[in-house]
Amino acid sequence: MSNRTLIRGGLVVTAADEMHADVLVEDGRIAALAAHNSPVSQGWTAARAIDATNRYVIPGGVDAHTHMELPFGGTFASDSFETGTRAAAWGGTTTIVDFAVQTVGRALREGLDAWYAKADGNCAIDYGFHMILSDVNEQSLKEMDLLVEEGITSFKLFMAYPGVFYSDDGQILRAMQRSAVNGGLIMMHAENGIAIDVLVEQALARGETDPRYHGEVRKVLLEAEATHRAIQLARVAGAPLYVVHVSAEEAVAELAVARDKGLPVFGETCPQYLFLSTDNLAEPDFEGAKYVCSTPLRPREHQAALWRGLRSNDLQVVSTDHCPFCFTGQKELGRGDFSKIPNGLPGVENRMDLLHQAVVDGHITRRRWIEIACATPARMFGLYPKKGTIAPGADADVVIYDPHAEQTLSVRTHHMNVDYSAYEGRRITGRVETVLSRGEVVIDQRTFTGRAGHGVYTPRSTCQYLDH
Ligand code: DUC
Ligand code: ZN
Ligand code: ZN
Repeated sequence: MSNRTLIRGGLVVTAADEMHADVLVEDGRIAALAAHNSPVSQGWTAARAIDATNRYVIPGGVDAHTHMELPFGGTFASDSFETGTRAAAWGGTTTIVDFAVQTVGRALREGLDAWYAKADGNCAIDYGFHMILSDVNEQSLKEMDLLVEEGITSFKLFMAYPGVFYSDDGQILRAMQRSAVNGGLIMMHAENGIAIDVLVEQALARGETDPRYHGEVRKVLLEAEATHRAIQLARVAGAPLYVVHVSAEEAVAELAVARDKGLPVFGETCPQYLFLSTDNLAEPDFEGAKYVCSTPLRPREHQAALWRGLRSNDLQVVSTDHCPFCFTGQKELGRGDFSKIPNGLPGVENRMDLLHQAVVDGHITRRRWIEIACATPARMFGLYPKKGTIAPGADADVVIYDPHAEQTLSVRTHHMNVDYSAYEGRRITGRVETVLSRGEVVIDQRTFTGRAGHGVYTPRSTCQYLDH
């Protein structure tokens, strides 16, 4: 009884169903669901009752792509695990999967341990890790197997950023071959970084230094080409593939061709590609730097293809690639040279709201909202049904969402540790009201009641879309 919470009268929305149901939470898990005011739920007693009348009751969001404290371009992403996970909770996200980074010449173990230490005791919500492979060699290939056993079941490779995170095709093939055996999932940053670096050099030599040239040199064709190449390498290796932050229509088309062949190829896009465009990159007075990320924002015509891909399931996941850098002192490192602007956008707090707005605008259905933001990322990265749904036995990660509240996104009201909002002034219908993380109320009617250290490391099984 003392560990019980009853959520009454809301519309429970999962990827599979919508029902007016009461939800009983006990000892941090969902204990039962029953029709609202049914004899069953009327018999339930609980220490705490939450009235969810006229609200949605949805699974906590699963953001499978964040970069808290990422070292990049001579600086660090401005959200720590503490500030970033608190902001996530404010936005209705109760699990993140962040990226531990291998340093070139060093063991995966060393990088992973450093990321465990950064997160340990600091997170407001639960978290897992992927591993960035910056140096594929005999040693790191062997270590991949150990990491999969340990619950780090996915590995990001970069076809971009030569000299930093970059892997060549031979390294990519070897890592894929290994993942085909050990059950890991390769996550690909698909942009032809070698060609991009040539275009960067040529643009700078012409005096094209403004942020908008970041978008021009990182061409759609070079995303599409890398996506195609990654798919073919995965086929050769007999490995599944997950392409991160897909931004271009032509890259979606490559994924669609592969999926039509029945290949285990998956795609993620991010809110910035759905809601922002090269118009933002072209904002005057260096303001465009706020929108520099890679893959880059595209002309707005690409947005329709991304929405279509999300509806047709050629794209399966929306994550944020949350990687914030302050305008003052961080984005400004690239004044006079766009290639020195640290790449990344804030967004971990905004994803659930922006995607709800997409429901309001008719791009996706309510259940698809939950599917792409909660259920599928949980399944893709081995967290389901503990995370990503509301069902008996699942962790009680639950959001009470007011679908009628109006809000305006702004740096003045957000909780991310960054000095601008990429969505400043955008009106949103819908707002997070109350958030439970493993049964603990961490946001209570828009007051933060959580704490650093409540969130725990969550090991993951392998991708649940694959037969093993
Ligand atoms: N893209 C970004 O925008 N930031 C961090 C790394 C990346 O691939
Ligand atoms: Zn990337
Ligand atoms: Zn990323």
